Amino acid sequence: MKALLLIDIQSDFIPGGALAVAGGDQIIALTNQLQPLFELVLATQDWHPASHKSFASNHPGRQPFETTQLQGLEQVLWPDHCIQGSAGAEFSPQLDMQRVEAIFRKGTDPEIDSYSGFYDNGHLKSTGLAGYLRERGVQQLYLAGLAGDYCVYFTAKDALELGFEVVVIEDATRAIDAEGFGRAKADLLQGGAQLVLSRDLLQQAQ
Ligand code: VGL
Ligand code: ZN
Repeated sequence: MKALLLIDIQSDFIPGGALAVAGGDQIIALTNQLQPLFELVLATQDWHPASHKSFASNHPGRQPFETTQLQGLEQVLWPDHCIQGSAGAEFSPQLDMQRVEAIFRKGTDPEIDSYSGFYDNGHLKSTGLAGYLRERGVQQLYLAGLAGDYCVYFTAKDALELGFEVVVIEDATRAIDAEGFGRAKADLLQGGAQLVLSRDLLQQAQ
């Protein structure tokens, strides 16, 4: 069985938000259109405490998009975003959420960032997503959302490692950095992921 996982389609990642991904708004109608092709639709939600160490604001003298070390890992310092309970952390109001059966929140530990929907960046703690997918009998995981070079990429990488078939819907994602996304796509293809376009899925379904 196949599932669609909507990654971090939250107001802060949409133009006008605190960590806007260019064109992020352009994937929403498309992801709404894709949902009926799937028996199971899930979502992830970036969900940080205000004290999160991935925020430049929590490192005096540091600016957003500089890098530092966190838990021994290279860490990009982000603008404050997706703070628990804030408007920016909400799913985009244009995103259809009524068919989403479960939401996996991530980034809740202030000491470590969490790009993947499965684990934090140090693979120290699981969100339970892998177990959920297995219990629901999901073998093929289709990915859409934001950002292509961060949370979509790291979710796809973990999914491959966990043994799921991974299909990234390329036009249903947008990246923070085009070059980084190019490298991410090459790495995913090498790892056995498929990249598809939404029109191919929509055509197949007719
Ligand atoms: C993301 C940077 C920081 C993402 C989340 O959803 O891709 N990127 N937090
Ligand atoms: Zn984040």
